[in-house]
Amino acid sequence: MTLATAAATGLAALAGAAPAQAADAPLRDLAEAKGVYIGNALAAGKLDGNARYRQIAGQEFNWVTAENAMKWGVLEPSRGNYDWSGADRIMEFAAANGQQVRGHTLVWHSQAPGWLENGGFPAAELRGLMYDHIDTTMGRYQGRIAHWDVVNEAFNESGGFRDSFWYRTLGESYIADAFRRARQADPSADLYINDYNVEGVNAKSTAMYNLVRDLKAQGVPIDGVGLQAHLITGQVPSSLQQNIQRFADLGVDVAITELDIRMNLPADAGKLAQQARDYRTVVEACLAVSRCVGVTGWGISDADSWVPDVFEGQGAATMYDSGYNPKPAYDAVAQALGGTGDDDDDPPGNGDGDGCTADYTVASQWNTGFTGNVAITCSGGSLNGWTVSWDFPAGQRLSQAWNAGCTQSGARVTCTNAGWNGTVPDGGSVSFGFNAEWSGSNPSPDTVTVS
Ligand code: 9MR
Repeated sequence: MTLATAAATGLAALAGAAPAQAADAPLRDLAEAKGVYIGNALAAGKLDGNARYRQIAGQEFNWVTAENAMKWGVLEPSRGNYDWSGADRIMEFAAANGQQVRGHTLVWHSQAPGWLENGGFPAAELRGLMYDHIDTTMGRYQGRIAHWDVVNEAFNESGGFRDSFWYRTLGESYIADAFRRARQADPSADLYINDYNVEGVNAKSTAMYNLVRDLKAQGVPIDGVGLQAHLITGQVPSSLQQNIQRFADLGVDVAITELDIRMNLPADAGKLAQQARDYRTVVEACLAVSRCVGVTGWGISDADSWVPDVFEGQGAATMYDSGYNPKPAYDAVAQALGGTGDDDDDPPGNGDGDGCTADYTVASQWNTGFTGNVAITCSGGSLNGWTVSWDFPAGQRLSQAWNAGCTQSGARVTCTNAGWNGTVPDGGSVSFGFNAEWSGSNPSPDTVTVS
């Protein structure tokens, strides 16, 4: 009788690699080692209600942006009445987790309070209101917000200035005035202009480029350009790196400030793989330009993303699925940042097979046949539905299986769970058995994968 055991963890074997590599450090540690930051947008309300959200936000990211809590309409819904609760909560969380903050955003046409946007203020008064808002908001957090988006979304798609209430009342001078005021209000903050659809070289990004060049020439204090990067799977602009580089060459920093990469729902393995490549492309483009300082995602998980609310039938745009499990995009970002992309350090319960092994044994053997047993054991991981596969090394032929559905194609045997044993909790195990025929010899497979 031959008794043999073969085991391998899921990801390493799936990739055709040798034994599983050590689990990666959190993204924030990988990013720091590469000299960039990795951030995400936080919703103040979710920090207290969702432990997994809070855990990911704190462990994986070293910068945070308030997704909404620092917008004018949230801070000052009625004139003179500020509500700092959400913004303060974000600041407190960042401090508790050793994170830097991107302030978002001071002067924007959207999410402005109605009293401001529709107040019909003459130019001098509107400019004064803008100055007061900059002074009050930057002043409150002086020295504690590393980057501020001073002006947000100032351009239209064809490269003209956006026809906003700011532009209509004040003309383009509101931009330079906002930056000058912001420098006074908090000299320690880096001051950014931020926009979307400016990731590749196009009419809009060129308009932004020309403005930044002119502002620099006039001595207006501007330190950085934010490329929001609300992108579409399979459509990362090919000129992304070139565009980052041309801004950097103006003498400003560049940041990817709101990265998400949406797809048509439902997601499937092919789309998620493409999305992973796209995330990787974006991070690599940033790493390739020394003045690109970091990448911020827009929403922790697909459940937190703004995308499905705005783009019907689209979503799945972030690095975590709506159950807060890391997606292939997460692994791709880890790899781009120098990690292995092996997320063995995922918390228990995420069901992706990391931390689970399959042990193959020959339980009994007779002249032409044998009974095999495969035990799946999870420790530091879990499974919600599983597939175990191996190659018979010496022409063995499967004849029957129990507690799993097994098929053989060539040497390859693939077994999936039965209806009752798909779930393997952290610390748990399940097993299934099979009969097979052999002749000559009956060696056990070198590698048995579980995923
Ligand atoms: O993600 C934000 C969403 O929750 C808000 O409803 C929306 C309101 O305009 O703003 C979203 O964030 C935007 C960001 O502030 C600026 N760039 C575009 C982002 C997505 O719309």
